[in-house]
Amino acid sequence: MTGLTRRRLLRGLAVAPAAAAIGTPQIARAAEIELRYGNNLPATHPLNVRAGEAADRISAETKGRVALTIFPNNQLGGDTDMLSQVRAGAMTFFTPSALVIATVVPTAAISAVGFAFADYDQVWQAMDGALGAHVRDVIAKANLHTFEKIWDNGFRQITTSGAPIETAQDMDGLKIRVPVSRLGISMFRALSAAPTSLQFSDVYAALQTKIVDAQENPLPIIQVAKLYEVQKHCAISNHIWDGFWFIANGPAWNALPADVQEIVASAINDAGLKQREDIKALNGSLQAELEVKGLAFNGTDPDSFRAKLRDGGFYSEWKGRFGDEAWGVLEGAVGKLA
Ligand code: X2X
Repeated sequence: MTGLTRRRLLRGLAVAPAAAAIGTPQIARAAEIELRYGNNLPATHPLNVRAGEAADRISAETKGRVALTIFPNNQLGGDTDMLSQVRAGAMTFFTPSALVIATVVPTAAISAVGFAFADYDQVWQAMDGALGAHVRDVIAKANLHTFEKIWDNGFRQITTSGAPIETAQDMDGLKIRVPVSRLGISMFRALSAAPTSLQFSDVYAALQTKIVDAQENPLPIIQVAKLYEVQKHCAISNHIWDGFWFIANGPAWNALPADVQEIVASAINDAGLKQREDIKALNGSLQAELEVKGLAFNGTDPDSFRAKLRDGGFYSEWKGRFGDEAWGVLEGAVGKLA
């Protein structure tokens, strides 16, 4: 690509109302290359804290040539809008959950199959290994570049404003919000719940106004998005492990000089590894904090959930949808599922 074409492309990326964003605006104004990163989580979530550190490192290592400006908390729109913006190049980076990017790249939902992963060791081995590589290859075909290290969302837990959820039977008719995700809807229907897809930007209000009675998210999100204010019970269900793929608009990424690509990729991947540690630590401490805020916790009977999904044909249906190749890579990491 010629320097001129590259400059034009890069100029197209640079429109940043710096006041609304995290980072170093005085450098952002002077920078030659502006990279815009939007996400759906509050600024206090480890994803934004570590991305902020990556932005500082990128600025330092490029001597101010490159500014990564972060727009947290759906400032640039909800998940569906941000996914469109990163595909169109209006945003350089986005971190959609595996569930959400699957609206564009269906195979990406494979890591979010219910009760697939036993623990974090298995998660990182799979996602830093063959399963993650398989998904990144498929995402690349949609003209999106994916950084190597997936960031952690966490194991998802079910919160309710009504009765606690202890076994799969308690899911019957539950009005629960799920992300904009075909897999999420399918899984909760197989559990006899009544799921509704909503973007994360709409979740707090939907719970507050009782449009839905329940939602499911990892503890760090329940904490930073203050969902405990509008929910009473939290069932430790660990029903889905969810990660955030750090993706870039493909042409914009390819237009960056090689030295910049290297600095950015290394800062983002390193920050992702630290972010995984943050989430792990929070998993250990958050239950006690959330209890103080009034959220009541209970364990669940995971076998009752697995059995209901299996007997309802959930695994065989999704094996068919993902196809034998992707399903084989998943089972290679976690063992037989169906
Ligand atoms: O929308 C959600 O629930 C969240 C924040 O976990 C995702 O991005 C999938």
